[in-house]
Amino acid sequence: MRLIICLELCFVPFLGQVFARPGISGPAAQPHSLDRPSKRRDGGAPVSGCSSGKDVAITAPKKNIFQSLTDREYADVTAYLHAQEELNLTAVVNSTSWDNVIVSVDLLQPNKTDALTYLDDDGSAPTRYARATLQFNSKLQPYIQEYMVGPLPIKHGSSRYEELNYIFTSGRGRTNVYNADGEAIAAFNLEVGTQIKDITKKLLNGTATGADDDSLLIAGSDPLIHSGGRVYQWNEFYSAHTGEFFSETVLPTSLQFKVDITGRDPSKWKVVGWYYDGNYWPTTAAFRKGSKTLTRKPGPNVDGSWTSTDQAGDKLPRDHLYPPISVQPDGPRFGVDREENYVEWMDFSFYISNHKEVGMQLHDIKYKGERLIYEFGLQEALAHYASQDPLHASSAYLDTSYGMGTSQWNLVDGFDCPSHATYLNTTFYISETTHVHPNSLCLFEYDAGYPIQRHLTGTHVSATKNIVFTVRAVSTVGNYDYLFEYSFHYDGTIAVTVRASGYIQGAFWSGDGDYGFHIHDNLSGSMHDHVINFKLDLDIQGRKNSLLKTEFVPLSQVYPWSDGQPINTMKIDHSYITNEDDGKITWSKNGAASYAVVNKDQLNSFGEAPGYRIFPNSGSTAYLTVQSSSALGQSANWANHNLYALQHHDTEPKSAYAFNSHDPHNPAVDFEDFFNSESLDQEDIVLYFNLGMHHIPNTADLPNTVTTTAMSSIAIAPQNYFAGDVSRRTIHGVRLSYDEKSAVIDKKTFGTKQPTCAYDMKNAAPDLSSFVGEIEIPKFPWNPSGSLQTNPGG
Ligand SMILES: *[C@@H]1O[C@H](CO)[C@@H](O)[C@H](O)[C@H]1NC(C)=O
Ligand SMILES: *[C@@H]1O[C@H](CO)[C@@H](O)[C@H](O)[C@H]1NC(C)=O
Ligand SMILES: *[C@@H]1O[C@H](CO)[C@@H](O)[C@H](O)[C@H]1NC(C)=O
Ligand SMILES: *[C@@H]1O[C@H](CO)[C@@H](O)[C@H](O)[C@H]1NC(C)=O
Ligand SMILES: *[C@@H]1O[C@H](CO)[C@@H](O)[C@H](O)[C@H]1NC(C)=O
Ligand SMILES: *[C@@H]1O[C@H](CO)[C@@H](O)[C@H](O)[C@H]1NC(C)=O
Ligand SMILES: [Cu+2]
Repeated sequence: MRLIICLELCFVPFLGQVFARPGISGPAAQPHSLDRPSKRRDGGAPVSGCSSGKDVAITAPKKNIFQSLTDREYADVTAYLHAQEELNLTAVVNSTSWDNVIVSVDLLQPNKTDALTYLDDDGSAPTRYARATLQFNSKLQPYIQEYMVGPLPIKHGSSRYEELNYIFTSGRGRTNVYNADGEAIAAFNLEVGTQIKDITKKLLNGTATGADDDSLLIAGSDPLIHSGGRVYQWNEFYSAHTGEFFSETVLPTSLQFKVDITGRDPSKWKVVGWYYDGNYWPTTAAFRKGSKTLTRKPGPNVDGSWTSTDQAGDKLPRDHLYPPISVQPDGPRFGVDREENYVEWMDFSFYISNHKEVGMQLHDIKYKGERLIYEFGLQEALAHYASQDPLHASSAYLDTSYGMGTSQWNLVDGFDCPSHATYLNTTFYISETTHVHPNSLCLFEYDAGYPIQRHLTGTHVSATKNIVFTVRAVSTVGNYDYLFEYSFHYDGTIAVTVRASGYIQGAFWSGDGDYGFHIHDNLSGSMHDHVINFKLDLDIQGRKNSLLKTEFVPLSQVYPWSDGQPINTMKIDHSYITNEDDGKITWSKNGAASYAVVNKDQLNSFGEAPGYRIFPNSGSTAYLTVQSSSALGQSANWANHNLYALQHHDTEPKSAYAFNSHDPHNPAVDFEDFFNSESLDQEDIVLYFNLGMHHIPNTADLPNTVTTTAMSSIAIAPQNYFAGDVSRRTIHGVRLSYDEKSAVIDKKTFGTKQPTCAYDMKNAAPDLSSFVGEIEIPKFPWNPSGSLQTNPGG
């Protein structure tokens, strides 16, 4: 879905210096007021006693040691790297595709032992290091090399930089790059488009030549194809959108060509194949000839009102009435330390960090001061296509390479999140500039609309409100939007959910239903698997934990009381997964087996091991259907099962690496290498799991995929962890008692104070005036008092 669509030059997506967000118009340019309050209601007059919705400001007990660098640190690290002559860096603004550049700078996450010494034992904060990703383009074989820079703050004399290799299974944080000359590749493709413009005119009623009046554009497959020592890319012609909607990914034309882009000399690149509507020709000459005798000339997909996301069709009955909304009469019931990105809701507390590649991550999640989770966050998001056409057959996007964090944009108040939500800014470093994305995380409570508990007896009924606390971010990567959220529940359950929306990436319909439904004139929905990997480092009463499996199994058993007759029944099989060899787990048939991280050394008063169990929270939590994917090589071996259990190592901090897709057969991080028969018996266990969907877009995916169907969720819930159900602690329950005549004789409300303030509905109106794209602050050369610039997001 991340076809990189651009009219003139098609830049390669991975590189910091030419990062192009495909197919996004961005919010319209308009004068932005930078000094507006982050929430309009803050400035509004309080209304008749109802809360005006100010934040509850709290102070984090400790510094957030997981957050990325400060402005000053970014600037210092950038300047320090530029001062190292042997790196031979060029400022990004002045760079060409033959210059060495800084791709990104982020925090190198502290080692867990160091972090815990600080968090638990009043030790000093771990020494901070930056992780710098440099791309060496001045060499014939360009490559990315990761560096560790520090300690921070940079001090000349004591700070150093060295290759960062210890977190990579290949032994080296180095990845060859085969598309450093992205601009030249785009120019080459337009040259091809120019050579055959007579044919595209005839077949597709348009041209892609780089001219202003082009009505076609060219986009290429990702990852590149590595075969027999050569590098190839399939490219497809797309109709340009004609209306206001960037709908290119549903306007494929079927016409595709394969380019051999091996090496850095464009004069040696060549077209080595053509594809159109099921036909294949090995040379341009053969295509030219063959195009004259085609039996089918279906024409291109053509834009129209069908790609518009505006209201369309008969209005719904009674839809002119404003729908229900949620209000927060007493203001937020959670606290936020905006400086430290620290949050407290009920007895949960946690830190948030945001990173360019993986976006929002949660750290040190505690309940009543006791750590449940050390780390919880996205690792990678894969969208793997299949098709009879070569471009879609070789498309398998690893989306962190496009920046799941840098694509977390401003949320639409009242639509992406309830209008009473609290918003946080996120900040990313791209191309030697920090980019502030205002209001790109939202935090809010919401009434689930059904009780978390209820029971009716002959004399009374009891019920408890189900209030859920959610942290949400939305990443728009090209044509697709991922909605990520973590939600916290009164009973101690935590869920992570991904929903998808936006335009699908359709393929041309050439009559083959094996790879998708026929969903528009010449459009196939193009089947694909979404597999979205998360790391979950649970720590149950300490780091040393075990993985308990409990499974429902059928049983035929003679009992002492069964007169020697076998009773057909079932029982629980208890077992421990004690070794990484058994740590690749597929959810069992019929959901019979359940897995929990428990602590065998801290048995509860009944002799049971306390823990948290992990389970699918939605119908779909797919892993990758494709086995040994030709497109992915060894770059995404975390995608092959539902759940993985491993022993924690500081040298294995992440299952995935954003730049694996540059060289999929030689990845810097191969998840398979994490498995080396280590014990999972009272060790520091780390889980990785996949959310996912098998997506066959159908007519209901037009114009956009809807979140009701494109969603996946996994939850963890306490298992013998607390002495009882901790949701009993909320006062927002009721017990109504009635007599034999059914008259209510008693109402217990446990101290709930019903709000009686008048609520001004104006306060619930979405704040749509403050939407901004991003704010850019150059870091090299750095001028702290320099003026802010807004970027309309384009
Ligand atoms: C870019 O190049 C110009 C001209 O050589 C130079 O004046 C400027 O300082 C350079 N910018 C940076 C950030 O190095
Ligand atoms: C340094 O980079 C420039 C391009 O920016 C290149 O021309 C030059 O050869 C490089 N120098 C060395 C010593 O590699
Ligand atoms: C983490 O520990 C490794 C040794 O296992 C060490 O080489 C590395 O420098 C440490 N990283 C940080 C950020 O302190
Ligand atoms: C061909 O494209 C032009 C605009 O470029 C459009 O006006 C015309 O209707 C198209 N013809 C067909 C047959 O679709
Ligand atoms: C968030 O960004 C806005 C600009 O839209 C700015 O006014 C505000 O101060 C920022 N908030 C924080 C906590 O940085
Ligand atoms: C393909 O689209 C053209 C219009 O561009 C239409 O005439 C033709 O019927 C379509 N073919 C199919 C199979 O839908
Ligand atoms: Cu999809």
